[in-house]
Amino acid sequence: MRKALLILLAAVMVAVVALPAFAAYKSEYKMSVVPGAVTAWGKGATYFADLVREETDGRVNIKVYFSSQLMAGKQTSEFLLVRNGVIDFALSSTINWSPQVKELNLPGLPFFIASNPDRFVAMDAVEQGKAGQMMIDAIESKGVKFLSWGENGFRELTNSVREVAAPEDLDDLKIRVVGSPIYIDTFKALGADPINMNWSEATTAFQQGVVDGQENPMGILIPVKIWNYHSYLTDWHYVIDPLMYAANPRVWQSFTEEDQEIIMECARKASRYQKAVARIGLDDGESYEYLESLGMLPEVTDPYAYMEEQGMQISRLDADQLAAFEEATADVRAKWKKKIGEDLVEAAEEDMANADY
Ligand code: X2X
Repeated sequence: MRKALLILLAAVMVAVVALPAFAAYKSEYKMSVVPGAVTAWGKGATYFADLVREETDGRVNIKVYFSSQLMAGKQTSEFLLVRNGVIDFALSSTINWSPQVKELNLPGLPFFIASNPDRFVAMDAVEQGKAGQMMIDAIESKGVKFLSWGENGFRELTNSVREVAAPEDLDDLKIRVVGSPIYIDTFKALGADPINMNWSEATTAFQQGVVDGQENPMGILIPVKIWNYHSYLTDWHYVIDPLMYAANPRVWQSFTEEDQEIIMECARKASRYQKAVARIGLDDGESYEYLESLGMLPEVTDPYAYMEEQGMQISRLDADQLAAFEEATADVRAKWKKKIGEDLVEAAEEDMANADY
């Protein structure tokens, strides 16, 4: 009897010791993306998943779930689902995580980052600078592992009613925004009627005319063929929406150190590719050159010209017109500077001032 017990005990111990080796890696990791596969955002997630599978010789097999499938459409609950492990990996937007991580409202401050001489250089300087580190610390202290930055892009306004070139033109227009309070404040300050809505329902709402307009970057607007719903675009770059490659921390800890290093390197490469897809035709040509060198140029390489060909009327705002919008949203910046943290906003100002324009 005693011998049998000892054998049993030994067997249990062997099983316990051996368990992590079996249980450590899942056969599939779920990666979440809010919009569809063909957006700049979706392409960046696929690129990352493919690279990780290849570089880890299939040990880390990531499947990407597009169109907010892993959160039943509710994009502002994504952070909680990554934190609690329902989602293993994500390529996520700062807007969608800002309800849980208040620091991520920084790029949503209206006419803040975009008001710099080169808005892309300014964004990179914030991400690589002190402010970027503060945002990363905030994400990690709330329980999610940050891997690297990506970019949804600077968000442009479209609508079906009239040209918008001054704040008054927005009067009473129903504008769809994400369920993030800073956006409600901004559009109210501009005299519009903002309406919260998940992206999963937005295109149907555009089609049915439930809303008059919306705001999103080129990497989303072109794949959804926004010209089918809206004829007017205001080129105001009022906020930017960075993306973040991220992981659940327990999943991250379950990887060997070697695999962690490989995945980090894949995230860095994917960032470079994904940002180039989001910026093509909008920067000084750097993104075009990079994608061409990879042999991965997208179909549309000049988003504004392409939209005009589809019949959209584009309002390019001059400095005075932009100043009117900036002035109309001054109170929003003041209110949200306090909520985001004055030290973080000031760190971003410093990072941008020190950038190499
Ligand atoms: O919902 C949006 O507007 C989108 C797709 O850009 C985000 O998820 C922030």
